[in-house]
Amino acid sequence: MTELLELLTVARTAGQQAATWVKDNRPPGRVGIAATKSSPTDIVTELDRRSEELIREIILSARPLDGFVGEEGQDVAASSEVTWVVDPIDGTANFVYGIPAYAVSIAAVIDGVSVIGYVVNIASGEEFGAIRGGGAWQWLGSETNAAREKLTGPPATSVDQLLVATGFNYDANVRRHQVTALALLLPQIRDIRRVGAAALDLVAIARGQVDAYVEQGLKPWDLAAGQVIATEAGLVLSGYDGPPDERLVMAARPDIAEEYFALIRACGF
Ligand code: LIP
Repeated sequence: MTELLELLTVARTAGQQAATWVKDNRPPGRVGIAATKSSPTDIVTELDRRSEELIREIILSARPLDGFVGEEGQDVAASSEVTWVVDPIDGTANFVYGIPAYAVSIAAVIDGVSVIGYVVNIASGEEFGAIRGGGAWQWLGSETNAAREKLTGPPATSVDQLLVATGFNYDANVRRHQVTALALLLPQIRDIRRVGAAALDLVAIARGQVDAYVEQGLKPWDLAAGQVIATEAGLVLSGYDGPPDERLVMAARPDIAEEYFALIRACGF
């Protein structure tokens, strides 16, 4: 059985180096856009591409038989039980505009399940990790043996008092659907927050900075690391009628999960 702590150490090493490189090489002002992908607003920069190359080099040097799936492509098939799922800069629009909420997100996946997750906010340097069955935490320093603060999710609250993190898809038709559903949800909760990076949204609920989460259209690399961090912080994650997926990701405390999930479905997400 693969040693999960070893996987997390590899993820943190690669994530720290990529985050440092991106931060050191981000030019002042707006970052130039290298290309668009699924839509005119789905952007990628040369730094996204280089960050992913760097992460792939570090991880596969340490674990050459593993698979690799990254947002920017050039995937590698696995010859071991482990596949790495990586977003080299999650929150690319924030990165381009200089809004300090963009992250490196790295997960190791075995049999379709994230067994470790690592997320670092590139702008702030804040690092978060989780081991499946071993909890979730924030490191309080960048050194290997830095102290760690356990993440335990938000305090109890009623559904009508929820502060809900969400995001909007790059596809205009999906966006229209999301806004229609949001118009029904918003009057029934405290408020929403739209930070612009799914990995940081899932870290935020793990930290208790928001009470719940909902988003449609997430790709595996947006979700993989944040999913295990939020789960290990005690949150319940769900899809519309099964595991979280591109169709829908919802997250909430166990005591209100079913009520909140029913509200999301009733609003038409
Ligand atoms: C982003 C997600 C975010 C979503 C954005 C975008 P990217 O990923 O993390 O939650 O709302 O539309 O998809 O493209 O910045 O890596």
